[in-house]
Amino acid sequence: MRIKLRAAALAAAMIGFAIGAAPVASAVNCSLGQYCIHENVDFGGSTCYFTGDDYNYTNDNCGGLNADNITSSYSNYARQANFDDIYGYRHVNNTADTLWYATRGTFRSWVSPCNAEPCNDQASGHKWV
Ligand SMILES: [Ca+2]
Ligand SMILES: [Ca+2]
Repeated sequence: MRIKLRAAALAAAMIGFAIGAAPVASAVNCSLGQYCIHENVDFGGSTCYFTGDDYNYTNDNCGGLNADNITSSYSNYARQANFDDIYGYRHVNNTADTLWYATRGTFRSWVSPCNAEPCNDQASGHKWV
């Protein structure tokens, strides 16, 4: 009986955690397994959804808006995996200038401060690491 009660308490705690954690993710326009860049602060405006590397945002369409140089907030909603962190880059096809390193579960409602200012409306690519 004691063991069953503990199991029930553990299950309740886990459910509580899941419910408690859900609003964070559901508050942003991004799905599990994706890295998302958002046009506006607080995950607003047009959003681009990525599951793989992309070194050139100039050929990506985010709800009618070109993805290049629009990022004001971002979400790394990756599943746990070997490559679930993100390097965000300032330039197209160029990994020399890293704007940010975003570990899995990073939801930044505003990109600044970053690795090197300015960071708003600068991102042009990213890589999973
Ligand atoms: Ca923007
Ligand atoms: Ca750029």
